[in-house]
Amino acid sequence: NADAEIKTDIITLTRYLTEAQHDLGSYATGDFTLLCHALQFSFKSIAYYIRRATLINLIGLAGSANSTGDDQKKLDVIGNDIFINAMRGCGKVKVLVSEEEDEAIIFPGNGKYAVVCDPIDGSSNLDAGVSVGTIFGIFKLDDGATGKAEDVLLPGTELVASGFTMYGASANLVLTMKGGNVNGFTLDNALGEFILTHPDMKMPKSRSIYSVNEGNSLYWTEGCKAYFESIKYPAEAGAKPYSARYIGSMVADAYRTLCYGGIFAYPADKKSPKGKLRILYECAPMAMVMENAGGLAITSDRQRMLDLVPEHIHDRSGIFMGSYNEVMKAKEILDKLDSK
Ligand code: P6P
Repeated sequence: NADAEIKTDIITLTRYLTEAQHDLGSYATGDFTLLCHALQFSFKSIAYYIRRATLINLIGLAGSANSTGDDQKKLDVIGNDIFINAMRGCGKVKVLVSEEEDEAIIFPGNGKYAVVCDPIDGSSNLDAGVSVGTIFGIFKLDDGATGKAEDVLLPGTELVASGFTMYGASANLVLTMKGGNVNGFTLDNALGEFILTHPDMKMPKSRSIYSVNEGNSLYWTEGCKAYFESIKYPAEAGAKPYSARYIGSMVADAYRTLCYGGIFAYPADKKSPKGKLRILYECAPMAMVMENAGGLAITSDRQRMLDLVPEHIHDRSGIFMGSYNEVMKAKEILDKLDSK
């Protein structure tokens, strides 16, 4: 209504980082803030291309092929290039691991941070208009680090920050710092600013929503089968079955789980013995968000996801994450029926 109060005290991501730098003391130095500004720029750029992807890819709008007729780059290549250039450009990153790059990228200079990312997670869903996103994690390198892939073979507990963007109806950024809470920002396209819209996001401890690809149930372990049976056919008298919600894009399933609660799982199974999702730039960053929002994240053999150390930069893991009580319920049944 006309006299609705116009908010004039807007917290942008830039302002949040400045204030967080003050609160987070030691590692949130100016370098960290400049690195986050470069991250922010890459999210804005990727959001722009995603919004136009259909037009560019499907009707060859100007820019989809240059004068020499080069093929229009697939969006995940564009996203990857934007991300790499933004991380190189800020001068604060020494090591960059991307889902799109077989090897770690080592930048010249004396950047103090390592970044792990999946520039466009879920890109196979793009043509169907399903939300995709960027998942990222930031490590502070040890003083003696010389800049090599091994510098990021660390447990997720070492992450100083992590989060993801979901490019949906609007571009939503979820950001959490080590030992901090979870904050959600929405990109205001008119201002070109991420605005704090979801301060201190907390998941309910319980919520009867489960999110898993049931098309894999043929390959599930006995424990996994028993757990999902127990929430679909509850034994307790009068108990209602859980609702199934599976989008097939991790950032979208994670964002819904963060907003509503419930459990998301991509279990290791007979088809994918190590699971499908990557530890460094899918499971660990998401696990840190879930834990800082009051939830849990465990591997298929029920280890804390954030304690898992990858042997190689593209290693995978099974994952169960979401509301505290929901993950504990799954753990209880898996512990009983599956081996460690
Ligand atoms: P499936 C998308 O390809 C992705 O990497 C994640 O975003 C998503 O959670 C998962 O794979 C979906 O895998 O086997 O269910 O299609």
